[in-house]
Amino acid sequence: MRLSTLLCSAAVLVGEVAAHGYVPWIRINGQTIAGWDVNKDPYTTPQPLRVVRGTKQDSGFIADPTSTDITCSIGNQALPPGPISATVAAGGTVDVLWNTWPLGHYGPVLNYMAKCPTSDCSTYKGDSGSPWFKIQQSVYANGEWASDTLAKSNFTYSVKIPSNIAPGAYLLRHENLALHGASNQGGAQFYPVCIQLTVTGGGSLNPSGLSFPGTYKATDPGILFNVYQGDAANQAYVPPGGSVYPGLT
Ligand SMILES: *[C@@H]1O[C@H](CO)[C@@H](O)[C@H](O)[C@H]1NC(C)=O
Ligand SMILES: [Cu+2]
Repeated sequence: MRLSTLLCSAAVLVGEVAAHGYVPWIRINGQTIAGWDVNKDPYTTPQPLRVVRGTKQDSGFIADPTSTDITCSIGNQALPPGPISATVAAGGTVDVLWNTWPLGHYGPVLNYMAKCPTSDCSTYKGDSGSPWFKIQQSVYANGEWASDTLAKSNFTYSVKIPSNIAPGAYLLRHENLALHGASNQGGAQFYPVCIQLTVTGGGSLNPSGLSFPGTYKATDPGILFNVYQGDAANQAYVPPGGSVYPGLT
């Protein structure tokens, strides 16, 4: 994508790879499940059904946190998601397998869920009301941003599904937020991915409260942030979207 290439040139100058990632696989209980391969799936006829929602035919970023792209990915609102989901037990783990992720796209990894109003998420956009709740976030630890930790972990990030949410159909919104250019307003880069899940077992908790778009503002202290101020400032970083929803186990 030309725009991403241009805006990522700062990263190239400091010796980083200007390739973004996408999520061609997830893994649950050791089983690898196809995600969305931006280089193959859009060109395959018939278009394959995937548990990871399709994105427009690139792996570029979203710069405007108030755009409708912020819900699930670039162009997501226009693409028909398939009636398919990956089953995971409440309390279980979904490994998100990115194809790649550049070192130096410093930032947190944020994870949200939204319960779909029917037993099948395929027609649910999740872009109105406040269905989302934060389940897990990784920020900055031991002098390293979570994005770099992900990149060094074979591009894999493990999301624990809360054990006490109600069973049913959910969207898992997994997001890399790259802040390497975020000291200027509009410089943060959002890379959300939505995964269609069927959660089994669980409890009776039905959390909600966050909106995409809605929750994020370009001027949030976790979005307009200079990652080059040093360790103490990075440790004090407060990610957007608030804390993990209270009471999740
Ligand atoms: C890294 O991830 C890829 C893709 O998921 C996988 O094929 C490979 O086995 C993984 N390598 C290691 C060392 O885990
Ligand atoms: Cu980039």
